[in-house]
Amino acid sequence: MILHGYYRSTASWRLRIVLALKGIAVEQRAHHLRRGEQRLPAFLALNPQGLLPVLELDDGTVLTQSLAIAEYLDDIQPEPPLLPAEPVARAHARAIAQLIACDIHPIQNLRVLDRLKALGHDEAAVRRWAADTIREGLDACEVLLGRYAGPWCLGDRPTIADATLVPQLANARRFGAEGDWPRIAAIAALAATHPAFLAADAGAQPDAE
Ligand SMILES: N[C@@H](CCC(=O)N[C@@H](CS)C(=O)NCC(=O)O)C(=O)O
Repeated sequence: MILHGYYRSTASWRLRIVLALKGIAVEQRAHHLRRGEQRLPAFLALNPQGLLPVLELDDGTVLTQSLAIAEYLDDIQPEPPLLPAEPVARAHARAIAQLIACDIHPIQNLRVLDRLKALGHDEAAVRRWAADTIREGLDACEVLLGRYAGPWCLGDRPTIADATLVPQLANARRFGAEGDWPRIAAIAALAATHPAFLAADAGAQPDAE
């Protein structure tokens, strides 16, 4: 399989974590977002949305949307599971992942920030937009996580929630979003010692700059 991604793309990073947790080897192909390679015809032929990541299967089937791809990987290789076993905990894990993937990340995504700049907002205002969006989302995430037993988001093993949360924290650092997030900080500290999270880290990728 080929994972089309970019070292700093947090949606690609989610999948790198999932692949590493499951021990699934893929070929990685980088598309430089800052150079606009996601808008080249060859990439648009894969994903007409012009968004990373894309997973290309061995038979040429193309999968898009990181959370859908993560569940596909869980379907083809159920161990270790990406979701807790208990139905309510499964819903909580999906909710944390969607809080980030649906309600934080798309609002501070590259194309949105570029559009704000095109509308005349200066660099400082655009960075503030991103920081405020991330801080507000992570404030809510911290409260929700406080309701669930750790040490990971949902119990004693990483799930799709952790695979989505940890990359988003890199965007928080990048845009200067800060908050009082002890539960999130403890998960980040745990991830910093976990081989799958270390292997998936942006800085560990061949295309890292
Ligand atoms: N909901 C999509 C989001 C994908 C996405 O926004 N990817 C970003 C990188 S993290 C991207 O390709 N951005 C390119 C752009 O904004 O032009 C997913 O989860 O796969």
